[in-house]
Amino acid sequence: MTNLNQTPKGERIHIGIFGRTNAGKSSILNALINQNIAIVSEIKGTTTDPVSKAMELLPLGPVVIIDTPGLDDNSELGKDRIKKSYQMLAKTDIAIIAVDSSSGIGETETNLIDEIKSRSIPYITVFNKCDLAPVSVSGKNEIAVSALTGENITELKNMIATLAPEKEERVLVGDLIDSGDIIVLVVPIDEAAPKGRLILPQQQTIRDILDNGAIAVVCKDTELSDTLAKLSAKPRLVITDSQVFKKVAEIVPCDIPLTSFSILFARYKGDLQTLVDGAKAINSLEDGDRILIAEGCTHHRQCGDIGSVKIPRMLEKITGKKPVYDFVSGTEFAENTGEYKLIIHCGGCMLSEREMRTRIAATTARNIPIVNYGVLLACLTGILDRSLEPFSDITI
Ligand SMILES: Nc1nc2c(ncn2[C@@H]2O[C@H](COP(=O)(O)OP(=O)(O)OP(=O)(O)O)[C@@H](O)[C@H]2O)c(=O)[nH]1
Ligand SMILES: [Mg+2]
Repeated sequence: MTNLNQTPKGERIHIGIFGRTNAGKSSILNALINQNIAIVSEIKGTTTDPVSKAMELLPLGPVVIIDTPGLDDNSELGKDRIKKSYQMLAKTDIAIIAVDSSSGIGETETNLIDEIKSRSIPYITVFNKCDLAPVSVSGKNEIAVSALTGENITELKNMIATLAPEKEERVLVGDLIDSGDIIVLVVPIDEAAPKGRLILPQQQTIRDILDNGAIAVVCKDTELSDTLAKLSAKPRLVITDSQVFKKVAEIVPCDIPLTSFSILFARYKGDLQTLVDGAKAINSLEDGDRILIAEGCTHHRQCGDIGSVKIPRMLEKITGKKPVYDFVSGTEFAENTGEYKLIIHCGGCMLSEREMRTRIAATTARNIPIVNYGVLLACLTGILDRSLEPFSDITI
């Protein structure tokens, strides 16, 4: 559950720890966070599932550290575990390759490094248990540590910080507004709204408006006319929940740019133009075409039945066609290699930007159009044109 006071998981740098069984991956996690949260034992295959821990890792800042099962477990169950570990690479911004100093680099590590390199993930080779076997490290991103005695753990943290990806200038609304502008946010409060708080995209938008020195005015759709009438200056932009877009579009005069939170986040997380292009696939939809519907989370907290019920129903109503659907959630996405007419992905609010972009890029590489819930719903409800007006670089 995302705590309001914490950096959202999707915004944290993810550090994945990979390596053979017993290399000391769980011990390294514990040493980095200075707590015994991961179970450590001399029995190979102690960690059976990836474990993520969100924490503040100085000097870097808010991170998620992922401990993974060993990559040399040849049992039947072990193969599944290895698959799960490799899946964690999709979430990984910085990889730690844990090597037992007495065994050194072998085939497992070489294969892992090849995969990590092919994904352009920065990595550190950590020779653990240096208290048992002395090692001389030569490469730039190599270090000898002891998770047991704590030797060189601070140095490892510093090394991790130097590998942190440059924070890409990601813009939510900053490029659309100037300081002093009034931005009106329309947030309907219905039974779908969580009790007593705003959802993450709304919070993040308000924060970005404040960071840009602009003024956020938040109201429900039922108070929008009144709000606009009471403002002494024309708002620079209106951002609405897409559920009430049509109603809002009737209220907001045409000379005031209007968009939705979903569209803003489609641009922020991924590649808006690709998603807009993907939506065009519905124009040539035929009966029996296969469509993959993918959810980032394994539990549908905020998405409800949008993917399983609402989207198929609307799609069929608008196109008059009856496609066939496959559904995947969580990490199943990476394994799915089916042929599809279109992939419809959720907004990815719980996925990091890297993971969302990786998913979009992997899909376009397979020549399959991809669209997300927000852009598709905007298209199906006929509001895409207006909600894209504020973005001069996007073509429909
Ligand atoms: N001497 C020494 N022992 C260590 C060190 N790090 C881990 N160990 C021991 O090595 C064994 C394996 O450690 P784990 O942290 O469970 O290894 P793992 O890589 O998570 O293993 P799996 O979960 O089975 O894949 C345990 O008995 C640890 O106490 C170290 O730096 N020095
Ligand atoms: Mg372990």
